[in-house]
Amino acid sequence: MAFFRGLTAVSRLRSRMAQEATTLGGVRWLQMQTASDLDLKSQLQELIPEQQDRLKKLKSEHGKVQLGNITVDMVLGGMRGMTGMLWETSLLDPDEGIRFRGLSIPECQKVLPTAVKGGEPLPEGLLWLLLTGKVPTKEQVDALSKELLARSTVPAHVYKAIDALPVNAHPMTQFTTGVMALQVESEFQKAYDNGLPKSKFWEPTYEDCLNLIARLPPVASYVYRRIFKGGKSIEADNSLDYAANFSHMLGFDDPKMLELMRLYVTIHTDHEGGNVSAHTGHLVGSALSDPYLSFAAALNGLAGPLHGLANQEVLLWIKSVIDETGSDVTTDQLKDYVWKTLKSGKVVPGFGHGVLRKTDPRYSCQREFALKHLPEDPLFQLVSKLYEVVPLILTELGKVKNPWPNVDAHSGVLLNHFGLSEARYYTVLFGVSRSMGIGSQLIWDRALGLPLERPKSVTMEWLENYCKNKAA
Ligand code: NMX
Ligand code: MLT
Repeated sequence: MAFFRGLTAVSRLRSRMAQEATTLGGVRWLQMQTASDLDLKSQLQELIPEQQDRLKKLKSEHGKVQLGNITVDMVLGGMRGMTGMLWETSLLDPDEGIRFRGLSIPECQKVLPTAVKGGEPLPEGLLWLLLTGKVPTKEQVDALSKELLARSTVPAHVYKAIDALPVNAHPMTQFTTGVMALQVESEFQKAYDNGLPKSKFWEPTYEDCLNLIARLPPVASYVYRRIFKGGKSIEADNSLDYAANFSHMLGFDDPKMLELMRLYVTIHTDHEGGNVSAHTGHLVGSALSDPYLSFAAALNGLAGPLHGLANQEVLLWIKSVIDETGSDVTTDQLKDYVWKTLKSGKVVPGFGHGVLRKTDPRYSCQREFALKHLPEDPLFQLVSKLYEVVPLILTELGKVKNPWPNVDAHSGVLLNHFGLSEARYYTVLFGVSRSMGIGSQLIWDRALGLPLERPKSVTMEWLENYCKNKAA
């Protein structure tokens, strides 16, 4: 780390961000940085006071402005449509999908640095963007790759903690156990115990988040190799970027799989703040629980079948279709199978969303990847057929607000194509990526001094009385 801290002073002197706000596709767009600003933490040091002032102004000038009316339906309906938290790193539009700091996925694919000419974005670039709101240069991304690598050593007790679990424990249980074991090294917890003032909370949070993000690929690949490959681990390759190295440690070195992993990690990072994992991470973090504790809590939410576990469910469901009908499944057979799933009281995994009302752009970019790299893959063709069949049926069902596919409908068949066929593992990959979004926002939560999250709850009796009094 000394190397990067040394760079801070130099880059501070040399750096002057290009302050121009430009527009791209009608969106107010971002600042680019000069190649000399290689240290991410020094960028944040410069940005934080500006953003603190901005928040203060927002509060003092507009604190009493109403954002909408809360209805009884919203209280009873999982707070859907209720604006209730600040989340700086990304924003979700129901029709258009996610924008990371104002940039859509296709825009990110255009402007973020890549490992391969014309290839997929490097997730380190997205991490930089999430944290700073600025598109990094390739040099900055390379420096961040090196920084993450330098932080990636996992203490031996973490592997022992995982080894204490039965090998058939769910991969998410093993992964989260690893994250909890990493918590022993929390710099935030130590600094807090030593009386660090609130104005400096973001600094050890930054250290924890970067360490956590850096250490997740070795922990996650250890879990994979332990469960599915007889415990034979693979050493990191220090010449590779974050996602490629992760793929390598899992045991997959096909250059197309490395590209897939770069795309996969990039698109799963963040989906604004209200989704179960992000919201949980933010909520737990608001108690000043350190980033490891917050992220482990988030992972436990991600492990639910209506959230991140849906990627496992999709591949298992697709394989169950083939088991029942054979690989040459006809459209009618597919329709029957979807109806059978629905009539048995189950959801069709990979379809629907709490906010989105159109096809998830994360689905669309994975489809683009498949069309480019594996158009003949039979499971990809089945996924394409499902796109024609499922939305019509879900619409016919009458109650589903969004019949279109989400991110999880597509990811499994891509991984499966390159040999990562163990569906039970898929949510761990989602978790590794999500650390970048949740971690980035946690740093900003501490930098902006956001308070303990504590919404008001009420009983049914309270609601009944309230409505009676209103009607009177
Ligand atoms: N299959 C069957 N029924 C569905 C589906 C689906 N794919 N999606 C929604 N419904 C039902 C839902 O269960 C509810 O039924 P009921 O009133 O009987 O409880 C009704 O339609 C209305 O739900 P919505 O308001 O459309 O959706 P909601 O916001 O409550 O839930 C999901 C969103 C994502 C939980 C829901 O669409 C779902 O269960 N999808 C399948 C699981 C999935 O793919 N999850 C992954 C989401 C993305 N991620 O990675 O987290
Ligand atoms: C996510 O990526 O978190 C999911 O799409 C769920 C959500 O946004 O609610």
